[in-house]
Amino acid sequence: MPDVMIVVPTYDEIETLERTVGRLRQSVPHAELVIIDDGSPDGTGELADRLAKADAGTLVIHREERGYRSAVIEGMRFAMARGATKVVVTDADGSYDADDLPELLAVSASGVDLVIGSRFVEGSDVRNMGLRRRVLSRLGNAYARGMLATGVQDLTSSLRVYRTRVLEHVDLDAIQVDAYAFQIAMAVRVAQAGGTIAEVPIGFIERAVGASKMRLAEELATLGAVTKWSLAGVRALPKAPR
Ligand SMILES: Nc1nc2c(ncn2[C@@H]2O[C@H](COP(=O)(O)OP(=O)(O)OP(=O)(O)O)[C@@H](O)[C@H]2O)c(=O)[nH]1
Ligand SMILES: [Mg+2]
Repeated sequence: MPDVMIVVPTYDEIETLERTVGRLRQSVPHAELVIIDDGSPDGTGELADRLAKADAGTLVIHREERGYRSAVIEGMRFAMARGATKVVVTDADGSYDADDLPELLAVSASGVDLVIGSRFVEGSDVRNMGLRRRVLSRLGNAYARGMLATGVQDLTSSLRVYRTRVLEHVDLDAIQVDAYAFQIAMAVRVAQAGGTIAEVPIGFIERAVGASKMRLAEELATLGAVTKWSLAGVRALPKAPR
């Protein structure tokens, strides 16, 4: 039974999946890794099957439906069902550096419920991110931070370590948003569940190959969601006991 489960959602990542998985397995060999593929037309699912066949620590879930949020949630539930105490979520496109994971896991092991690999704290190293994205990401994060009363600098990073003990207290089915808004919603719900959050500086390289699936539409949807939540009184603070 693995203590750590790494969840890697994939959609059309044939060019980067093998390297990403290889680096993750090398960096944290005691963890199991599960690829959640949604029928990628480019053959990512078949590649995932080959990787799983060659390595007992690599698993695959093929899904009929499509969606980042539901893929990640399926991975979280799979991890919990297998008895993991920590769930790592990361991308397959090679933007995040597997070498940062041991540090994130060490912070998680010290008792932090959500450890965020942060691109925007002292010591992080962000490369190849265009000015537009950099500015939008920083502004969007500042807006969400102010509106939702959280001190987290990088609410939209998708490199994270969750402790399953906090996930058990989060109503995952109640989260309706996807992409960046999903990352923000998860941080808010962890805080509301009384969970602790810490950020660890990471290296980040904007994707060089493969197509982006999250762009302008998601950025706008995220601002809309944050505004709606804020007006509805949502805050990243523990819910007062009744
Ligand atoms: N299973 C599954 N995975 C997805 C889906 N959409 C995106 N992903 C994966 O989720 C991860 C993050 O998606 P990205 O496209 O890298 O999103 P991003 O990092 O915000 O944007 P770019 O790096 O610019 O593309 C990648 O591993 C994708 O393959 C989906 O619908 N289903
Ligand atoms: Mg990416």
